[in-house]
Amino acid sequence: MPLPPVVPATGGVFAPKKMPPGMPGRDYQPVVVPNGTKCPWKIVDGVKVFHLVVEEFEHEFAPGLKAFCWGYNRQVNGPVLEMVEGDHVRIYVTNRLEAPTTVHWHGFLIPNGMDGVGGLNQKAILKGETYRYEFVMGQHGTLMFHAHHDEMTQMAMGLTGMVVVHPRKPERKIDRDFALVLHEWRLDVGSKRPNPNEMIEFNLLTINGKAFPGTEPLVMKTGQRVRIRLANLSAMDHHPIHIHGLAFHVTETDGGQIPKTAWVPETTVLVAVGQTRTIELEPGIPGDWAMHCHMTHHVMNQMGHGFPNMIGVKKGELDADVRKILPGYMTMGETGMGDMGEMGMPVPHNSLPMVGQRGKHDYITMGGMFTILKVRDKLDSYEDPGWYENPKGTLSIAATDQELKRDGIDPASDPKPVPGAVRGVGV
Ligand SMILES: [Cu+2]
Repeated sequence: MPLPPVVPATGGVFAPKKMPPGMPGRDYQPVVVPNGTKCPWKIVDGVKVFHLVVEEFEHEFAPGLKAFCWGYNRQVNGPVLEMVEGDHVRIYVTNRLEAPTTVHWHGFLIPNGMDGVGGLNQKAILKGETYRYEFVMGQHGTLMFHAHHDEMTQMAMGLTGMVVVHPRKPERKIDRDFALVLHEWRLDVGSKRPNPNEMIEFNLLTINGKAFPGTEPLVMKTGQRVRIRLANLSAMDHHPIHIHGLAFHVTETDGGQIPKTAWVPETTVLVAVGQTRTIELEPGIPGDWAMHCHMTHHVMNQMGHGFPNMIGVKKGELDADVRKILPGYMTMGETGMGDMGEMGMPVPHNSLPMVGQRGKHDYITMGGMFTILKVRDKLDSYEDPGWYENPKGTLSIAATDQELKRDGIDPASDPKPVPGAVRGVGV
């Protein structure tokens, strides 16, 4: 028996125009998902068919830290669904969780009954059931999807993701197009599942489900046109994403393209909860450039956050005294947290110590929502090219006595302040 027609008119004034399925290479250049995956699809009678399976599985946030999370197709905050404006898409969602769920298509212009708010737009998908979402994509842009049943729990466990809808006729050529989903988690040391009840103190901040040093670099060449799509479905925090070594334009939100005349140059873009922001850049200087959330607690890993403030504490004989009752005791943190990751202190099983990774020059005292743009003049492939070799004379190093003498700098003297104002008058 033939199946009934599936995309009848819904009324209203928005009428998406159905076109033949857009194909990679011919109609669009696929996005790159560092650390991530993309949802497979197939064409059935001119319809692009996807299948998402919702389930619990063990996820690795960074080497040494795993937890049981919820995700789609065994990918937290993913996989990326890629489609093209005018595609007729059909997305099956199979629920293997004990809990009911739904999928909301965030930012999509689609029939009301496909919007996925449990109770309001549809029945919840129960364990073992498979629901069908179907619509014609009448728009393009960087959109999202997420559970819309018991949101607080299900999104905190990882049920979020990005949808990239390519335009039929791109306005400009993009050489590298990256998809990054931001997220935050509360994962207590020793526990095997994130805590969805947390509303303030998140201790694990991720890009595509990975905390630095688990994040893969974004590899690109100088002079290329690069797009980075950022999506934030964290529970509570907005993320000001900052990139070093270049300025970019914010070109798109989840509401659509920003007209070129309104592009704003930035080095930091705020991606609020529930938003996508798309930026474009043309890296001009080769190197290993940091890209990270500028909230300083969002570039720390577990265990760095709830520490007592030991800055400036003179520990004197304290350690020796405490060791009499607590063998092996060591006071930490009196100069800050920077040394913690490198100390090689024994850490609890399945935990991610304070910070970092050994870099080319020293220990990188960063973690969490941190990754690296690896910009090179020449590349044979987009594999990680390793650390940047600084051309002679372009690396900051300790000043020599000769240099200090030449420039009249005495490290033991105090620079004399220039008054910022004299009685209210600028000088
Ligand atoms: Cu942040």
